[in-house]
Amino acid sequence: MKARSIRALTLGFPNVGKSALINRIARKRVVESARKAGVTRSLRWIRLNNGIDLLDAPGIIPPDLDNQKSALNLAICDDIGEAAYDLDSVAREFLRIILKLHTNPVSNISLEQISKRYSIDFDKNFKDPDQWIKLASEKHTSGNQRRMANKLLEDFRTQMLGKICLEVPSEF
Ligand SMILES: Nc1nc2c(ncn2[C@@H]2O[C@H](COP(=O)(O)OP(=O)(O)OP(=O)(O)O)[C@@H](O)[C@H]2O)c(=O)[nH]1
Ligand SMILES: [Mg+2]
Repeated sequence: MKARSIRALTLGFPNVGKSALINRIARKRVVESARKAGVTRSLRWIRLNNGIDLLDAPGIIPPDLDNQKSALNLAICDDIGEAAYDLDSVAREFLRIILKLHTNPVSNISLEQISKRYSIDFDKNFKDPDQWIKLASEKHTSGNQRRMANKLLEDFRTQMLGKICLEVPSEF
């Protein structure tokens, strides 16, 4: 009897690199992979030539993700489809997080670097996220606050604001 193929699947949060791993193992682009959540939309078996079948699966989020802090961090990191959250509020919450965590060196947040990037000094009364987004949008997105919110999050996601940690161990 012929040996059956070994079957394995990738399973995990959206946008963490499941499809990219399959492409790497297959050594060619056999499944779609891109830097946004929800790229893989259905199950897809990939047959490798060495007796292994791999199943690419859509990202999953626990249905009982009632911890809003985790949900917020996932949205900031682009690990939740954009349709599921309000971009403007998430960007404002992101600002609140950096303003809170920047004093902790573990977070690796440089307010100076961020202030320089957008030419807005956090120390000069721009500690209110609404005010910050408003001013930043006037400087960078022709007053369009939604586009500014998107820009801020994209800059974080592409590490233009540095390698920031959104969570720090509690003992620090
Ligand atoms: N830096 C880095 N980026 C990676 C790595 N693996 C994947 N990526 C990137 O992460 C992004 C998401 O990869 P995908 O393979 O589409 O992620 P996924 O888990 O299949 O996402 P869904 O299909 O939405 O569930 C892509 O831009 C990849 O290039 C890695 O090891 N390091
Ligand atoms: Mg995928």
